Amino acid sequence: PFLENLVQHSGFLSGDYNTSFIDQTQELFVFPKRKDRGTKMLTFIGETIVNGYPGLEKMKKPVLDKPPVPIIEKAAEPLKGTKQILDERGPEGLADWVKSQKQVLLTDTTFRDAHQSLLATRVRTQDLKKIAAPTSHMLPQLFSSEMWGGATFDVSMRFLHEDPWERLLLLREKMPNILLQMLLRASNAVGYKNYPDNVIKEFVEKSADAGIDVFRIFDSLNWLEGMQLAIDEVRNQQKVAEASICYTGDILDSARTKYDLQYYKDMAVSLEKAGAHILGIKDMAGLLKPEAAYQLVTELKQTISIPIHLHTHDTSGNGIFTYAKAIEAGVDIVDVAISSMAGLTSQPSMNSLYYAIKGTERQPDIDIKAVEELNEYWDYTRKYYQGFESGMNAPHTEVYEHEMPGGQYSNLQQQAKAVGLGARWNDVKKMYRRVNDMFGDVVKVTPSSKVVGDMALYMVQNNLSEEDVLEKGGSLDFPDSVVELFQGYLGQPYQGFPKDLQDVILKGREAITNRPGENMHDVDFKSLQEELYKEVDRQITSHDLLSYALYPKVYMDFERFRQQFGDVTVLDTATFFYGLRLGEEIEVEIEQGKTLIVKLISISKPQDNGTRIVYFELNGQPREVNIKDQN
Ligand code: 3PY
Ligand code: ZN
Repeated sequence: PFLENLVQHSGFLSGDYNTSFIDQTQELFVFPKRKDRGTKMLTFIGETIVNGYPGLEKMKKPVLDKPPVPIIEKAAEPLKGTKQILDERGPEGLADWVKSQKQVLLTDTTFRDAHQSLLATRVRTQDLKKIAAPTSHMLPQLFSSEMWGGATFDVSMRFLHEDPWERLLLLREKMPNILLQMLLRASNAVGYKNYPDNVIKEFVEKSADAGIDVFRIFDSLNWLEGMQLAIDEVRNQQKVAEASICYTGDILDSARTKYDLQYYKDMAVSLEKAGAHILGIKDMAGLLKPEAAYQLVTELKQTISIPIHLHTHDTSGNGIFTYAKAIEAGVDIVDVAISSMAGLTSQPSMNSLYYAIKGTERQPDIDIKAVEELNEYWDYTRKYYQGFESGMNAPHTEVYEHEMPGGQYSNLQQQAKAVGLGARWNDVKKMYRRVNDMFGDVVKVTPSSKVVGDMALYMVQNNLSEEDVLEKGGSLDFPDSVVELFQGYLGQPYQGFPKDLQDVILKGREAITNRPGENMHDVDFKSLQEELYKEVDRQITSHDLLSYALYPKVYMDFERFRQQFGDVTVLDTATFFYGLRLGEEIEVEIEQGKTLIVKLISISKPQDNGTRIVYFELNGQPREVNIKDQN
């Protein structure tokens, strides 16, 4: 390695050295650590072959066609888009531009909510990366691409063994013309609990630096006090604060008066006052019916002056109709997904909406042929994730009953399976509604929706009814998340908690009514950095530090995984989920210009110690790894 360093050193190459060059040139003695990336990778593939991918039913690797990537002229710049408008005119200028548009503008959620809602958030960066530049070139008229936040942050580390920040940086580079949008759970950031104020501020700042332009901010109980800090910090960063109302209930149902039209109007006025550049209506479960959308948007347009951005889920099958009515009422922007990633628990289809309003004055200015080409890529790509499909294959009007957010449906279903309630999924859904009523009809969106889900699983598992909970509650150990909700740690629900249930759940524990962040100490990032440095023994970036502050255990597991198996993001998706077939050979580019050729030769029977030997060829040389058979 010394000679290698010497002959590659610029000083040596340029001839600019004398006899003390070697003594004075420290870097010649810095040798790269020997990384046996090949063995690490073979171990990961061997694990997948022997034990399968966690959460996926073990099956033979499917034979799938390669997704067709539309050809673009790589050297050519994509057309300028909304990103340039924001950069040139600032968030207020952007909002004015939005209001001046006749057409309805579109946000494409394919990279975030669509797969969070259809495929348990499992789409890998590699598959986003391939289509990012074509999307930027072929759909430059998008208002934004929602591609980060929500559940993608923890799922990428936890299940995909990817760094979420790398995804953001990479997509930013590939999509320089379109606003990048994220979903921010206000004081819960991209997590499931309240974080100290300085963590929220730091997270917003670093996300903005890394490329996020539009922050859709919501509070899981529609509690404004929980949102102000995030709104202020986004404004500080000169980015777009899209503060959102979460829509629940049914404004047209006279029997459900808790969340009526006036409730939403009041909240919209408060959010505009709080500094929102755009008002988001976040219909996370797809409960906003067409006529309700018409009335809501019409009234809000008369009440506030900032643009309105509507988000829904197509679970009931009524999504396009809802959008058509909202568009008629003057909504400025709507969320859609590329058709093959749309519908059901995902957003309504971009393609369908285009045709539905083609020829009207609000027709979106997009190239539908280009959208169809992008659609083909996603059609093929989705098949690689078939093991994560929820099994829902038709409109599901039951959502009006259970009110479960689209992004939660497939995740809660996985959770139910994991605790052995897969066969009782229908009971879980019914219980979800009963828990909502028991909790006093709460807004259900992450993390409050997770609490309702946890309680539903708990009650089904223990065969408990509402009466049982109230009567025997004193001797029941409720899930932590339920206790914390009733302690006020997620904020305050509209009209408060039902007192009798709160008493039963808290069993004398204290409940707070102020903003949880006010009771928390700021995180000392410096000592956190030292703590993390001791664990990982390498330079810590501000991104590492934030991931660790938000998710200490998930981050450390991710870190250890990388030490053990290396960077698995370079593997193609089929191999990542299913390993290799006997005799199959793949090429893996581990860094630019460096490719490994991996071939599976055979797998031994389990040995006495419970391991199997997996025989490979790596670049033509025989290699083997021992894998413990967990089955
Ligand atoms: C999330 O917070 O992840 C959501 O998608 C809520 O709808
Ligand atoms: Zn959503």
